[in-house]
Amino acid sequence: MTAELTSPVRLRATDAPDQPAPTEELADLYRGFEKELLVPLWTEIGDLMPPHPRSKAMPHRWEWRTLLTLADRAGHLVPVGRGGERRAIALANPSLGGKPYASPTLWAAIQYLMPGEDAPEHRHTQNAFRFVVEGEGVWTVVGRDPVPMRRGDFLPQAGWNWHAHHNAASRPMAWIDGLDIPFQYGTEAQFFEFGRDAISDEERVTPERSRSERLWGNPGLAPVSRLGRTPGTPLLRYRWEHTDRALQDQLELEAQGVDATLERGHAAVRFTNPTNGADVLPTIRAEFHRIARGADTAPRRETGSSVYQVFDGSGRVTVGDLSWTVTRGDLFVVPSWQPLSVTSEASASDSDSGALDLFRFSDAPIFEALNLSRTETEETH
Ligand code: GTQ
Ligand code: FE2
Repeated sequence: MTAELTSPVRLRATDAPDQPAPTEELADLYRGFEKELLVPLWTEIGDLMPPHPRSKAMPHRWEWRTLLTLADRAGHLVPVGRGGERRAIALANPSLGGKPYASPTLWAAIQYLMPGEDAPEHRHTQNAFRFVVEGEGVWTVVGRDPVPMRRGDFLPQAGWNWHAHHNAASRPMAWIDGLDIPFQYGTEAQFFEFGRDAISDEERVTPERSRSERLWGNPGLAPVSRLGRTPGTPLLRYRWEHTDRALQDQLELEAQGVDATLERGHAAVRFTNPTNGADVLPTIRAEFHRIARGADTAPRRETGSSVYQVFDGSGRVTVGDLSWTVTRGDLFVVPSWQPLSVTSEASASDSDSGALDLFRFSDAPIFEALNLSRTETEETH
């Protein structure tokens, strides 16, 4: 029903019924709209108000080995310091125009620090976390509290906290960062400040437990004098030993059949704020999933986007029309409303259990807060 106009005004395809025949008068009307910076709804509605989400992002997988090789080359060639701030290399979704966005809301990057290097202190309104798939030796210093980072640890850091990173080890270290940079870019409400150029000697000491863990890391116990004071989670490190045990316990309880609410062969935990049980960050949800050897998950789609990193094991991941085999460290993005299913396929090089361990983060808190959250599961079993 697109009008063939001889005028410079190009009427876009429209599904609107009963469109008038193209006449010079009609062309003049559209020229009038354009000149006065007006756009009629009837030419735009299909794209503006689609029947279901159509993400501009694509499903995509990045291989950890490739990321690590390039990050190591950057470590040898590009210094880290004030101005550039971080040696962080972002995953750019192939259909988001080369922007450093894994999805329309989420930033995901590999960050790399050489032995002895410091990333300078700064703070920003963007919410952030670190997740460690391999290595140790870096301390992230958040609000002057040095927090050790080790394999499997999850380290959230709500917006506007001062933070710096320091590699105290004799080897380079890589980890992933997740931030709400693309979302905040859209809000046009970001702030950023430089902090001290160097952290103090006291912050270079490397206690086994950070102050935040001593205050907030004892299960079910909160310091009375500090309750109700922090915007995101005050716990700065969620240790692998706790996450691992929670997942193992869930799988065992499910296998024993003593808890019917647990999903078959699929343990899942969410990282939560110990003060209120909410998500760790105002805009970012983080979870850990363990899929038992040989188990799979039913296709499921949700509004909002997620990024996953394989922590251990191997498997096959299908997102919409695309499918990949994945192994330790690999990252993949699941755009809004694209169905995801996962199969755990142990390979010879995998650990004994043969389970597929997946770290996941998403923008779910934004969608839940705005009543835009929807989920659909296809029952195939
Ligand atoms: O480590 O402070 O990947 O500010 C992007 C922005 C990491 C960080 C990123 C950041 C940081
Ligand atoms: Fe930062």
